[in-house]
Amino acid sequence: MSVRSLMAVACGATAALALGVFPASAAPAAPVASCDGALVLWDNVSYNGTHLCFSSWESEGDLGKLPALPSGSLQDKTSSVQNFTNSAFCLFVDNGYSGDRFTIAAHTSIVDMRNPNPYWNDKISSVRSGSC
Ligand SMILES: [Ca+2]
Repeated sequence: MSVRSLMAVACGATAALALGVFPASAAPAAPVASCDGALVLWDNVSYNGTHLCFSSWESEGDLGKLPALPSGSLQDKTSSVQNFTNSAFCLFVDNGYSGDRFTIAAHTSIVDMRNPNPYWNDKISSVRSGSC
């Protein structure tokens, strides 16, 4: 994060900050057994709670249509992400692969979508394989 972005947060700007300040990523921890080699979206931070798995070739334009037990869909709920695939994925704030977006590289993870910018938490609504 740049110093300029930090200053903008302190000044109280909100949505406009989202662009250019993306969630911090790192190498992923061990995969959930059923999500080996997949992209995993988690409802809670630290890879907990309801989750969905996507193979490297999969995309979903409306996360609200995909059931994720036990607590319904993951529309606007993702708080951590693991990418065990060999492909980058693009995560979008709106359905239909639109709105603000960022790329999660192959073999990286995001333990907390609130860090460093809370804007991205509980926002992801569509997912497409490949870089943004
Ligand atoms: Ca969440």
